[in-house]
Amino acid sequence: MKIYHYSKALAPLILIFTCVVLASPSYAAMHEVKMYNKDPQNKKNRMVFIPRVLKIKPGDTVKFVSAQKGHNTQSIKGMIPDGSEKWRSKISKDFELTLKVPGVYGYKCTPHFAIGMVGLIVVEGDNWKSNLSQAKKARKVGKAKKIFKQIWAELGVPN
Ligand SMILES: [Cu+2]
Repeated sequence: MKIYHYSKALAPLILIFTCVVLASPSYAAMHEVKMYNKDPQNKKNRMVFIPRVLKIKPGDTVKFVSAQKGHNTQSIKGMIPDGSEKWRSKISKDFELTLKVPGVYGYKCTPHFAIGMVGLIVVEGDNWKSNLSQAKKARKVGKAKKIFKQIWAELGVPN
C-alpha cells in the first residue's frame, strides 16, 4: 500500500521535527501594545500606548493593536540600536514588529508625538543599555520630553 509506505518514510522525519521543537529552549513570544485615544483604566490618560514600557526577549514579536483609530507607531530617529531597522506603520492599522538586537527602542505615534504619545521597548540582553545614552540624547518634541523622563525613571535609569 502506497499510503502506508509514505507515512512510514515520513515518521522518522516527523519524530525528529517534534523533538527539535520540544527541545527548543524558548519560543519567540508575541506581545501586544494597544493604541488608545483614552486609556480604559484611566480616562484622563489620552493618546497612549499601553503598556508604555515593554520588556521582551530577542526574537520576540510586538503586535501594535489599533484599539482606537487615528494612531500608528514609528521608530524615533536616534532611539533604536545600531543594526536594527527603523519602522513606520499605517494609521489605524495593526502592525507586527520582530526585534532581535538587544537595546532600547523609542517610538512615537507620528501625529501625536508632540502631545506625548510615545513608548519604549526594551529588548533584553547583557548589552541592552548599549544605546541608552544615545536614546536619551535623541531629539524629542513637546510633551514627549516629559513622558520619556517618566519612562527612564520607570526603567530605573533616570537622567
Ligand atoms: Cu496617536
